[in-house]
Amino acid sequence: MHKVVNVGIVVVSLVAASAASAQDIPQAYTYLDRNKDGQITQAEFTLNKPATFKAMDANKDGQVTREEATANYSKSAAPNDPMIEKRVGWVMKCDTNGDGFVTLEEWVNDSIADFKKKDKNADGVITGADFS
Ligand SMILES: [Ca+2]
Ligand SMILES: [Ca+2]
Ligand SMILES: [Ca+2]
Repeated sequence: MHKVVNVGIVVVSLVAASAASAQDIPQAYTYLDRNKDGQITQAEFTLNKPATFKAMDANKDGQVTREEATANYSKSAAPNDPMIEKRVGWVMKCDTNGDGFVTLEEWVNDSIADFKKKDKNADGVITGADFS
């Protein structure tokens, strides 16, 4: 008797999960939805940017160099991991004025541009609708 009841609960929760997923933010982005209201605001999207910048700016001069970015990403990767060079490339493409340094402003602006690109329907928030 108990077994039958348990199977019923599992089926109901599976159906509920698949019904909700069509409107939900993809799993890979849900960590950005800090207050779990189902939408990501620009403030939520860029919230951790000053912290990630500070972590890279080893000499604390307010600018991140290619060397600093490389050192930062080398900490959490195997030597010669191609991901290091790839991530450093993502950082250095934020250097919009081409002076060889990425400032916090350039770092945050890049994130805002990325936010606007992901907000496909341009309503100012990222929701499941932007991925359909
Ligand atoms: Ca620096
Ligand atoms: Ca720059
Ligand atoms: Ca949107």
